[in-house]
Amino acid sequence: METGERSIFSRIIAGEIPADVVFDSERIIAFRDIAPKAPVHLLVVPKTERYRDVVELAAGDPDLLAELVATAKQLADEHADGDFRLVFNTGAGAGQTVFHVHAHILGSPAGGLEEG
Ligand code: D5M
Repeated sequence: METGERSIFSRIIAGEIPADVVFDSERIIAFRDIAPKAPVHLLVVPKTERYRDVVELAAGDPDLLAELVATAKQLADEHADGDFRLVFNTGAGAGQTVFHVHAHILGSPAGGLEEG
């Protein structure tokens, strides 16, 4: 992020605005997407503001990217049937609207039941 520019996700991480948080660790937070595109739609977000997108994250901190992917799998096992799409919109032309790197987990709940 640019200095002084804070994303909506930074404000969620800081506890300034509410979110439906499903995972919270030292370096990563995950919460439900406000406009779900699948029965299970979670966002997995590194807490650092340093990286705008996955390309920057992969170059700057590959260990954190690997941690994010492992967290996504854990969450897919907990909230979905273990299979999932992991989507990183990268650039405005691809639909990225929040320039604080994040992964979308898109999946179906175990047993095909709608989540409450
Ligand atoms: O995805 C950005 C995503 O962030 C988009 O699916 C909506 C979601 N979003 C935006 N504001 C919120 C809040 N406040 N809570 C939860 N989810 C939110 P992108 O890949 O940048 O298009």
